[in-house]
Parts: sequence; structure tokens; C-alpha cells
Amino acid sequence: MSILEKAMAYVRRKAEEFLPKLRELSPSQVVVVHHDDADGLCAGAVASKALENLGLAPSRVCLEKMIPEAVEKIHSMEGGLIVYCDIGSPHGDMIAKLNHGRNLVVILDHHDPTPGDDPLVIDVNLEYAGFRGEEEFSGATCAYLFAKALSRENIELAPLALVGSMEIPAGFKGINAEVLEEALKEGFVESRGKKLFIKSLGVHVEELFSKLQVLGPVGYYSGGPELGVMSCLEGVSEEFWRRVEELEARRKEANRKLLAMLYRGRLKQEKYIQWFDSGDVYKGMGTKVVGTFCSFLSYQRRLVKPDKYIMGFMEMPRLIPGLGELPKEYTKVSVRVPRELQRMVDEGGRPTAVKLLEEGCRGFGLADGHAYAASAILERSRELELVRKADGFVEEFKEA
Ligand SMILES: [Mn+2]
Repeated sequence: MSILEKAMAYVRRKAEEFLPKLRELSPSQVVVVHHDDADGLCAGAVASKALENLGLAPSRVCLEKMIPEAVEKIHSMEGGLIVYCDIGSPHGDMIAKLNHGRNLVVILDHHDPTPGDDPLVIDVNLEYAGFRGEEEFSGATCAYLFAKALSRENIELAPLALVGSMEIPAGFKGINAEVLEEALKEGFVESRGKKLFIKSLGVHVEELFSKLQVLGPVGYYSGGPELGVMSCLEGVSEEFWRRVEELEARRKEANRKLLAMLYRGRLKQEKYIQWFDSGDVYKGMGTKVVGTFCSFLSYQRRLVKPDKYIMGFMEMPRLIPGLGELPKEYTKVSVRVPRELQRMVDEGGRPTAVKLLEEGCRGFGLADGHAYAASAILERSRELELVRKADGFVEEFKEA
């Protein structure tokens, strides 16, 4: 059995679990909840199309992060169908808890899953079948396989699995390698030089990926995700290129402005942390931009200390597009670990970025991430408290 056949056998079982429940429920409301990056937009497009092909009419909500208040709002309906794309698996327990048996839920994701205990929550994540979500499949691939299990006609969505999978640094491996083979064999994509051309959309896989990476996150509060999903389904228009260019220019200008502010003394120094508040520099843009800026900053050796954590804050608008207002005001914080500090983290002398944030905002925020990069959403105006707690935690960690 090929890798793809093995993966399909697992996903088919999940589809067979889903379809009778769907028939029994016949949901009045169907919501696709998807992440804001290229993989999330592609996965959201695939799931939307697959649901439409089942005769359903999904609406969409794009989430930058699994904010509990937002998830609670989504699950407050009853007797509906909610499909998570490229987001959700790590919080399977929270989803189950907040869903409370009210709606049928499908999760199409590739991040490390945490199981919940609601039988109406079906997590299709292939990590549960022994595949590796960091290397072998993306959120869009998971959505594609599920779509194909629902109906063979969805095979034409294969190129979107490839676009989403471009986020995986290892290239097309495992399941993804075989999806690529399938897309080439079916004639949906064509090898042109070193690139892959998607015939139905009139754009290269690589190009669509890099533009969606701007459109979704930077354009989060200005209709970017919806334009991205529509472009995945109907092809790229003049407006698509224009919007991407405009967003890129706006972000570039904002980054330039913020960098100048930091050189003028806005980068504050604690014992182990150097941090800044981006003020209203990124107003109107999605909160991912502050994380991208922190990554860029970690290479600015003239400005940053190589042995201190970099921490950047950005206010989050209260309104979640397509969902409504959150009950409280929040701030997004991003952390990056510069090269020299990375070595100290590896040797166990300093906490990881995600640990730093977990400890820093315990009780008033939710962190996630990895060793060198992490982010959190915290209650507004508790930023300073987080900085102090995190700095104190490093001191304790070091001595322990
Ligand atoms: Mn992804």
C-alpha cells in the first residue's frame, strides 16, 4: 500500500464516521473556521468547496489564533456543523469543552493534537494515524484528503493542498510527495522550469503561496482572508495582485517607522528581555505582523542584544471579522530568541520562548509556540506585568 493509500484509508474511516452524523443532524448552520496564513486559506477553500459539493452553504470565520472567547462564540449555536481548518487540533480539549455536545465538529489540521472527549468532535489530523504534521502533510493536505474521501470529484482541489504545503520547510515529503504526483498525473498542475503551474487558477503554486502569506495575515482586518479563499477557488484577479502589493507596501512602511522608533530609544531593556510596544504603527493589520517584525529584529545586531529575548506588543482590535466583538480587549505579544540566546536555550540554561510566555502571562493570557518563537494573547494593560513576571522567571530558571 502506498503512503497516500494508507493515509486515505484512515481519512475514509473519519469520513464514514462523519457522514451518518451529518445526515442525522442536517445542520441549519455551517461554519468553516480557518487559520489566516496561506495554508489556512487553502484548507478553508478546500473545506468550503467540499461542503458546497455536499449541498451545504458554509459561511467562513478566519481566526489568527484560538482565542477562547471567539471559540465560545462560534460554539454558542446549536445543531450546526463547524469545520476547523489548519487550526484547532492543539485545542481539541477546549473545543470539546466549549462545544458541549451542541454541534457536529470536524477538525482538519496538522498541528500536534490534544484529544477532547466529545463524540461529536471528529479530529481528522493524520498525526493520529502516525504521520508527521511538521513534514508530511499540511492543513490543506488534511482538508484535501478529507474532501476526496467525501467525493471523488474533489480531486481537482489537489493543487490547493500543494500551495498550503509550501509552508513546510522539508519540501514535498511523504503524503505531500504523493499528492504532488497525483496532481501532475491528473494534469491539474504542470512543471514549468523549477515551478509548478496551476492550470485552473492561472498562477504558480509558489507565487500563490507567497502572496496568500501576505493577503491573509497583513490583510486580516481588511477582507484579505476572504479574497484569498475566493482566489483559491476562482483564480487570481487584478484585484488580488493590487491588494497584495498595497498590503506589502503598507507593512514595509510600518516596519521602517517602527525600526526608526526603536533606534530612538523605544526598545526597553530588562535584565533578560528587550521589549517594545508597537503603538498604532500596525493599525488595521493582522497581529502576525509584529511576530514577523520581531524575527527581522533578531538579525539587527546594531540594535538588539544577542543574549536577550526580544518581545513585541501590539494591540488587538476588539472586532473579529465575520464573528463580532470580543467581550474584553486584548494585546498580542510575540517573542523571538536571537541566535546567541538560542544556544543557551538548547543547553538548558534559559527557558524556551513558549515557556517564558506561559509563565509570564499565567492567569491572564494564553501562550503557544516553540523554543525560539512564541506568541500569546493577554488581557489589555497587563503588558508590563507580563514583562516583569517573565524577566523574574528567567532569573529563577537560571538559578534552579
Ligand atoms: Mn499549517
